[in-house]
Amino acid sequence: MAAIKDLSVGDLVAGVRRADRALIGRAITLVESRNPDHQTHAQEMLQQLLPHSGGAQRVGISGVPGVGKSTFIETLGCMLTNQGHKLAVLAVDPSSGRSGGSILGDKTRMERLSGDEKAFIRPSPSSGVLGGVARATRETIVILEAAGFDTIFVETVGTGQSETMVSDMVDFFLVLMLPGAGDELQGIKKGILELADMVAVNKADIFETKLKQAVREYKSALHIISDASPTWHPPVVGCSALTGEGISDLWAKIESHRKRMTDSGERELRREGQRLAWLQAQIRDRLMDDFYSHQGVSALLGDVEAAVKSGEITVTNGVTKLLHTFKGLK
Ligand SMILES: Nc1nc2c(ncn2[C@@H]2O[C@H](COP(=O)(O)OP(=O)(O)O)[C@@H](O)[C@H]2O)c(=O)[nH]1
Ligand SMILES: [Mg+2]
Repeated sequence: MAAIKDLSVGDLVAGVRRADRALIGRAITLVESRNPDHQTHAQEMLQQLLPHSGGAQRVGISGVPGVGKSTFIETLGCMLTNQGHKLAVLAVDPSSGRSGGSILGDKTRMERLSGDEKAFIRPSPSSGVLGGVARATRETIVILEAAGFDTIFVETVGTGQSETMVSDMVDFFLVLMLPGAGDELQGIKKGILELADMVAVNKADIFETKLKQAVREYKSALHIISDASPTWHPPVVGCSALTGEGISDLWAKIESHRKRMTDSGERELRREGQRLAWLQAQIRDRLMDDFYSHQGVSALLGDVEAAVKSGEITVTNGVTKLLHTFKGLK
């Protein structure tokens, strides 16, 4: 980490703006750092990059392990860079350390893309705290957009919580599913359908008949969920990440979503809503941190908890006591 601060904010900003890969990497490492000094530095840098951000199509890609996310990103990603797009791929995996990060292990499935100079792949930040991963990922998007990447994929694995978090930072949320998942429509999968702007049933090459049935089932499931947008009903498509079947049609749909949302003004509205929600979440997080790390509060907390637990004082009186201490009132 010592090397992080050898570079001035000006050097970093200039490096990112000329899309210097090494400096983009340094800039991302800086926003991922939890060191308060680094964070101050990072915020100065981000403030200067901010006017140059916002230009990319941000696409979240989710689905259970094994559904074919990495293969899909390789196939679609290479198609896009061949068309001249500049693509960045990020991962959100709160459970992963940097070295064990899924996306790194997956680089074997993204071999062509990893070596593609128009693509930039970054594994999930290793912070175990979901909020920290979210912050770093959003700030990394700012860096990458300022560096000129026009398409950003954010891959999410695992928990429903990280899926909600990613859907909150993208323009389009794609859910990959496997065929033959009739009963899987229950539970967790149903929640994720509510976030989906499109469902793609993958592995069409090996599940021909089951695939049609799955497409029908997901269509009817989406039918009873009310649409998040008045101008878009999430389509369900079949595809094969392995053979490439259906992939360019799928991308055409994402492009048409972008156009429709831009024309209707919903794209900017969605982004505004996301920024506001993020502000509110950060206020909550920071206040909680300040509160619990406050010396007077920590000295008093045990006593107040005990008194509330035993029913000796009301919860409201306990809270008032703690907040008075926090605010320095008597
Ligand atoms: N037959 C077939 N296999 C696929 C397809 N997409 C992915 N796979 C295979 O499914 C396995 C898991 O894929 P991977 O991309 O690692 O899934 P991830 O865990 O979601 O990233 C690998 O063996 C892939 O080769 C597909 O469209 N058709
Ligand atoms: Mg993968």
